[in-house]
Amino acid sequence: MFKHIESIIYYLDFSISTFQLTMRLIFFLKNTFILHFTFSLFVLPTSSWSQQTSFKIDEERIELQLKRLSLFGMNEKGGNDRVAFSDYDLEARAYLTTYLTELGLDVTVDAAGNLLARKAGKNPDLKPIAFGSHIDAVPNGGHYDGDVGVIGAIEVLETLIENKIETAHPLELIIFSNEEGAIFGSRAIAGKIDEETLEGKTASGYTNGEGILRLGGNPEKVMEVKRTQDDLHAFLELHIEQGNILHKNKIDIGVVEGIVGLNWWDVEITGKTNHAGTTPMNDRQDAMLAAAQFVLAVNDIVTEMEGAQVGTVGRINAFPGAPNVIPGKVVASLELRDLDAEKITLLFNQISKKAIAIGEETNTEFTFIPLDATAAPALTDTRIQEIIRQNAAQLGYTHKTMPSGAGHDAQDMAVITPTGMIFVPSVNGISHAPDEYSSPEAIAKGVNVLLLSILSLDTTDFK
Ligand code: HGY
Ligand code: MN
Ligand code: MN
Repeated sequence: MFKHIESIIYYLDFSISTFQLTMRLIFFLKNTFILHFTFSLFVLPTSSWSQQTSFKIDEERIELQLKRLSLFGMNEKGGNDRVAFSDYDLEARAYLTTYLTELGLDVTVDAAGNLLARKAGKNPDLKPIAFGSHIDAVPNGGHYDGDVGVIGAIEVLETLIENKIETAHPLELIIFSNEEGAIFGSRAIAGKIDEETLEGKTASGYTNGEGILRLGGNPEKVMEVKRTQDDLHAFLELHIEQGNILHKNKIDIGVVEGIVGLNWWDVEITGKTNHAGTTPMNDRQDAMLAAAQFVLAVNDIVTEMEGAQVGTVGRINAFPGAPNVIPGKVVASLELRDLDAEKITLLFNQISKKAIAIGEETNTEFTFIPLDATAAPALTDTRIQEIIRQNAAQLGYTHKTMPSGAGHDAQDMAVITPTGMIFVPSVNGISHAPDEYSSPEAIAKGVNVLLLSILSLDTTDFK
C-alpha cells in the first residue's frame, strides 16, 4: 500500500503549494512506515542467466530505490538540490544508513564523512573489494549522477545477501562525501587533502571541515582516512555517462579507460566602483566588461588548441551588483579539463597571459586563485577494463571502451588501488540538469555488469 502511495505522490505534477505538502507527507510516510515494510514490498525474481551465476539483480527495486533517493532534495523544478552537507544530504544518508543496517551490513562513517557499509568475506585476511559513488548533487542537478552508482552498489550487496553468496574478499560500499564540490571524500582516502581543503567553502555554505562534521566525520582526524594499496584489493564505480556517445550509438555499457583531470580557479577582477550615470564610457574601470572579454578569451583559447580539452566559466558575480553602479569587482570561476595534466597547465598559462592583456586594455587587474577541488587525470586498470568487457559480452550487452569527460571519485581511488569504471547511457547526454535521465533497463544492465565484475575481481590476483 505504501509503495503505491509513494509512487502516486512521486508522479503528481507538483505545484509550489502542493509540493511542500507532498514533501511533508512523504517524509512522514518514509520515517513512520516505509522502512519497516521494505522487505515485504519486494519479490526477487531469480532466473538462470549465465553459467557463473543463477541469480539476478532486481530492476524494479533499483527503480524504486532511485525514486526514493530522488525525493531528498527534489525541488519544484523537478531537479535536485541535494548539495553536499545540506540537510537533504544528511536526511538521505540517514535513510541509506537505516536501509544498509537493516540489510545486516556493518555501517560506519569515516573521519572524512564517507559512509561505509561492509560485508564480511570468507577470508578476513584478504583486502576488501571497494565500490560505490556519491549522492551529493550540483545545485538544481538531476537524480542519476552518483545516485545510480550508489543504488546499484546497494543492489549488488542486497542480491548477494539474499542469495547467500559469500565472496572470499570482504566487500565495502563507499558513499563518498562531497564529490561535486571538492571531490573531498575520495581525495581524503587517496591522501590528497590538506588544511586548505578543509577551509574550502561549498555550495551548502559550510566549509568542507564544517560539512564533514555534519556528516559524522572528524576534521581533526581526516588525514587518518588515507589508505594505500595495502588496504584495498580494487575499486569499481558504476556511473551514468553524462555524455551522448552510448545513447546516440545504442551501446549498453561504457568501459572507462581514463578520467579527465580538472582544475578550478576563482578569477578575481578588480576595477573601480563608480556612478553608472555620471562616469563617461572612456573613463571607466569596469570589471564586468573585463570579465566579458575574459569569458570569450577562454572559449577561443580552449577551442583553438587541437584535442578534446574543455574550458568553462560557470559562475560569475559582479559587485556591488546594482543596475546603476559600474561593477568594481567581479569574481568568476574558471574550470579546465583534459586527460593530460600538462595540457591543462599549457592552457592556463595562455589564459592568464591573455587576462593580463585584457586587464591593461580595460584598466582592471586579474588575480587567479587556485581552488582546492582539483583532481588529476587518471587511467583505469587495463585488467579491470578487460574484466568489464568480458562480463558485458557474457551478458550479451554491447560495449565501448571510452574516456570520461566528467570527474569521478574513481580517479582518486585509481591512485591507490586497481580501479575500473562502468558507464550506462544518459538519454541525450544530458547531465548536471533536472532532465538528466537513464532508463531502468539501461541501469539494470550496468548493475548486472557491476555484480559480475565484483565476483570476477574476487578471483583475480593483481600481483
Ligand atoms: O563535475 C564533474 O565532472 C563531476 O560530475 N563532479
Ligand atoms: Mn556530477
Ligand atoms: Mn558523479
